[in-house]
Amino acid sequence: MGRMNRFMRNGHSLILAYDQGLEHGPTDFNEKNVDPAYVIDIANRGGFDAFVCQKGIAEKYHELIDVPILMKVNGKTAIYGRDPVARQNCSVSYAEKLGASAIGYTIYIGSQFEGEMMAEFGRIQEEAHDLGLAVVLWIYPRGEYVKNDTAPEMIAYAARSALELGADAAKIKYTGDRKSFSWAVRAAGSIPVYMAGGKKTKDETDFLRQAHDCISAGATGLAVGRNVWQSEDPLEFSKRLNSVVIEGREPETVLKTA
Ligand code: FBP
Repeated sequence: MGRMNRFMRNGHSLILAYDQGLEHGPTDFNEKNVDPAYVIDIANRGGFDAFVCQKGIAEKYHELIDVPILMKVNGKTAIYGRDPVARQNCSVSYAEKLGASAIGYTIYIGSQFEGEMMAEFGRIQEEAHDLGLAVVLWIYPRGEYVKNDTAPEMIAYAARSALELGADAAKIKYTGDRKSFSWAVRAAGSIPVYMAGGKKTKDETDFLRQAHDCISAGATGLAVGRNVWQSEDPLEFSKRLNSVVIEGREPETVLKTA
């Protein structure tokens, strides 16, 4: 767990993700959050342990970012619909030069291109560790042979793969219930597990409950984007998320005292 310690408070951690402009396109954005400066401000003031972005945002908005940068060094658009592959688009040394404190990489297990991504990740992981940087693996089952990308056995497989491939933390999707998620956390061994946020829930309380379930299932934290920066009041919502994830409070109590 050593390399991830700097991103933790109380043994837990909250990471704000803002790489959706590439991954999904600007359809995720509104008038406010289309502006990187708006989301960076949430990362700075909302109690986040790291900010996820691609190299372009880190380069162009560097002076605004006050939290550690977890830089994604691969990515893809949502345009191509077949088995996914995301190739490296930034070197580890350039990420470090831009001030990255950790490296992020996505592998789609089950894709016909998983081998390419695993090989690329292997090299990136070694380069990052040589520079003392932690490596967080976004690990998502996806492709023609993956019938259900959040099936518990698939998510546990992803978590275990992250451990065996040498990641310092695994970012996985929620399985839908606490029991199966706790098995995925077990499968990840000693590496911290982060839940990926997903589409914004209609009711913010539902997301707080899901966050609470993940933490009680043994997850270290959340790496979340849309549920925070699409919120009507992102700073207030971040405060509540901090209470649940970092302080371990029950969502109901958090809401009552809000
Ligand atoms: P969200 O909380 O907005 O889902 O962000 C988490 C994340 O992992 C982002 O880092 C990434 O852009 C996105 O989800 C990828 O999601 P998917 O590949 O499932 O569309």
